[in-house]
Amino acid sequence: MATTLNVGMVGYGFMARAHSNAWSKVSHFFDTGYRPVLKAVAARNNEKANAFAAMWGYESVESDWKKLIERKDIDVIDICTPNDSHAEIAIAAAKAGKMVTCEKPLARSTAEGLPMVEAVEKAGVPNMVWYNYRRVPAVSLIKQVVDQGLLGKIYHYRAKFLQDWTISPDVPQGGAATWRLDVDAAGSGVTGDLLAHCIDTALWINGDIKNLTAMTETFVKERKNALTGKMQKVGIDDAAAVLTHFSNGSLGTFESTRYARGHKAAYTLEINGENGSFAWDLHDLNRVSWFDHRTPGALRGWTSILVTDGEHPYLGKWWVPGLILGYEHSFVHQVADFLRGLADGVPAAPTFRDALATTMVCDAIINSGNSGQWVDVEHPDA
Ligand code: 4PW
Repeated sequence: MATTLNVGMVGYGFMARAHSNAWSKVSHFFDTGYRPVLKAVAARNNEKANAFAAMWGYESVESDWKKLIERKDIDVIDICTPNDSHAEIAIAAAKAGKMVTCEKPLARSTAEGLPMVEAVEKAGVPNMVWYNYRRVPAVSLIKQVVDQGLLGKIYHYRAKFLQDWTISPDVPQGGAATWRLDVDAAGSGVTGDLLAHCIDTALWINGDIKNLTAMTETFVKERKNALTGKMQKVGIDDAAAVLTHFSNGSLGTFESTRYARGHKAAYTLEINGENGSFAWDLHDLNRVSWFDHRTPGALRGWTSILVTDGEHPYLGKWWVPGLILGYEHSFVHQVADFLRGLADGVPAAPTFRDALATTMVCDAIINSGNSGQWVDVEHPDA
């Protein structure tokens, strides 16, 4: 019999939907020994919280996340609020002995993230940050084969994440829909929101970054605040371009922007080693492109691998070979790994401490963008 795991969701936005879908689907496909139950959702906006609870089947609603944390019948607190409340909620949840999962990025800065790491570790509660793209099967496959040494020595890692939704100066900052443009709520712009995904995947696949130099830009300098209606200086980075040295000797290049007309969520990555290269594109997320230099010359070329076979990561738990998965499945896989981690006692990555490493890189990017200097990247202590 599976153990019930009661989920207390904080927030009702886009990410709360992605996470709720994952919590509710996982035990139908993955046998982890746990069965999540959508127990309660907390949000200040009662009307929206009730509508969200009705839509997803949450059993009850709280108007304050503190009440959710006080409840004895909640096992895990899932934080899907804007970045400025992650720390307060996570630390309180850990102190109350709850497991905590937190939407990315962990925090607005290293200084804010470190006490979160300390809180969950002191309390000894399972914790995880939702960097979901690791769990796209094609990306997981790249990680597996790079770990096996298939590429040999790594020379390059490059990634980009492009969008175009903030080009108009009429898009406001702040408020429920556009908090990502408000530096107080978000901490940074594309660096924490988009590049953080590229960095998380890069650290996972290619190891630590030693140092970096970054160019950041804020194209629209003033925007209306959605709450006050007043024009306000924009404090976020609209675009970032980054060069890095990885500890394994390879070079990294990263780019992110919300000003790439025509791109909505263009996340691509590529890794080049002495024996070959892998490339992946979110818009064709079930496919890995693979170049094997060891193939005899006449047959050597880029191969396209459709990652839909039962022996590919996670795929055996879904449909018959050849049927494809989507964005939402990456979240289901993340929960499946979290639950397996509870069962095995081996925490699913990225834990809060793992995710702090990404926040440290993001901080270095913002610092370098401001100073124009190369910056050494901090690493969380083991
Ligand atoms: O986390 C990211 C979001 O903030 C997502 O992966 C994509 O970019 C979609 O929305 C934003």
